Amino acid sequence: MAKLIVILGDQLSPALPSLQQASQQDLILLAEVGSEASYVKHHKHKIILLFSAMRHFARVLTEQGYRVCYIRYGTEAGVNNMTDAVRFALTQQPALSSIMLTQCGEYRLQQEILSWQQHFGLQLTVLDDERFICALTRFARWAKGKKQLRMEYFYRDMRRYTGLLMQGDSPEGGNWNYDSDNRKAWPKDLAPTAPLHFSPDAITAEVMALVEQQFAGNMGTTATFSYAVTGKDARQAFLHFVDQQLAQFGDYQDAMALNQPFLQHSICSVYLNCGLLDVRWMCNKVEQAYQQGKVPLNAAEGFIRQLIGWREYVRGLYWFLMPGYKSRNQLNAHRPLPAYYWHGKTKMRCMQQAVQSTIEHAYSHHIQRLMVTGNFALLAGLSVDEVTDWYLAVYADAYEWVELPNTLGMALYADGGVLASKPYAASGAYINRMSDYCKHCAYKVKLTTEDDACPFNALYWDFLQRNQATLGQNPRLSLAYANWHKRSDNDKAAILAKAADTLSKLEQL
Ligand code: DLZ
Ligand code: SF4
Repeated sequence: MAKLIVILGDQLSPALPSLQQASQQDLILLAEVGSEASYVKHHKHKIILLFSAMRHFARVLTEQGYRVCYIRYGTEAGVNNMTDAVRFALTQQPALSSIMLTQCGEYRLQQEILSWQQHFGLQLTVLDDERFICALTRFARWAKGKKQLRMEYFYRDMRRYTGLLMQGDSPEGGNWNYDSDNRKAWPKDLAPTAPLHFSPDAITAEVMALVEQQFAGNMGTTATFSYAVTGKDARQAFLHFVDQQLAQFGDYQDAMALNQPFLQHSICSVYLNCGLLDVRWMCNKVEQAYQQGKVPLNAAEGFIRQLIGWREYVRGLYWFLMPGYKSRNQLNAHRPLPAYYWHGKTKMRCMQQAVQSTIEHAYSHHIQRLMVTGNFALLAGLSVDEVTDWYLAVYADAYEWVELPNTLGMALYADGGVLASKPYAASGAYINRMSDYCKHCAYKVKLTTEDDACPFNALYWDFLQRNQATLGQNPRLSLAYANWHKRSDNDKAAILAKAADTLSKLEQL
């Protein structure tokens, strides 16, 4: 009996489990729909990437002889969400007797999908997303009963499970983790290698025009879109990274530099998270480069850790803890998001750089996300809901399964330490150590209470002081609290007054 196979915008992989089950009688549905395109105000590049990649993917399926129902944005009256799209597809081929899809990446949409069985009176089959290495049942087994769900132990399990960078039962090189070799600042005279850019073809050009017209008020400029939109181009982009950038990726993973949005980062999360790249293939390429002596161990291990460690871990955690996870707000952070998160006009050079890269590329790298925009939101107590929606909207690689744990848990500590053993709160000194931003800033990173003092400094102490009841006993913050407590009362009062003043004029910074 023929079935309807629904493929979502971030499921564009030939190896997708539901596609493996497709026969030529089945109908495959891909739909550009208003609800998915607007549940947050997505960056224009994210919408172009997905719509264009969906159109390219559908074209290949058609060429392979599959029946495809492709709904272009705004072309079918009454089709505004995925449920409408399924209803429409069922009218196109009446003999369809069941619906099949691979598990989606967001709880919100999963709830909608689970209603289809009753709604349409058809059998619904949701397959595990085997594009991830760690099945959700495996993660749940690992997590069950554990007091602390630390990534490092999960990661070691995944190394053993995959055999990546292993010598028998032992990790390659003797250590599991070379994180401490991933923290060099960017040298002044080093020029990063640019990631590959792709010129839009006719399909992408058509989508760019559509997005310009329909999403004019969203972040970004359509004209500068240059991401790959096919698996073939995405693989080329990744091989370019392995060949040209990976060797230095390890050393400079945490570095930031003025007007250098990419440094030696791969940018390939954008492709991996919508299905254009395959995680096992990527890891094998990186391991091979190491085995052939082309890249050092700290680079290969650092990269593989992001994929089989961190990425699989946050996905497992998301599904393990949803839906309750989304409403956590341990530090009671409710302050409105300042407008410069959207337009980037601020005198704080670090924030301006992180937001500028976000506006231009729907991308900023992990330290900008964690230690600049994330850290500022943490210190200033910005609304967890507004901040998480912002990250979900503005990054081309963001879907809730990956965005929520990284933002709510890692950056904002709103889960009270499920994910991170301490808040990643830092003063301007950290940003100064890892970047050259402070040299190009209107504020002075060494000052705390003066008019031109770096806003991160007073906010950092204020953050510790105002959250003392929750964080004061955390052993990983004991040094920070000891430093705060040994200050004189006058000093403390001046710092807290400066922080209060800063918070009262957040929009003007
Ligand atoms: C993010 C996104 C956007 C912008 N548009 C669509 C769309 O029109 N059709 C679609 O199938 N998927 C889209 N997506 C991706 C979905 O939101 C994504 O599949 C879910 O959030 C689950 O991760
Ligand atoms: Fe950012 Fe402060 Fe450095 Fe300016 S001085 S770039 S605000 S950390």
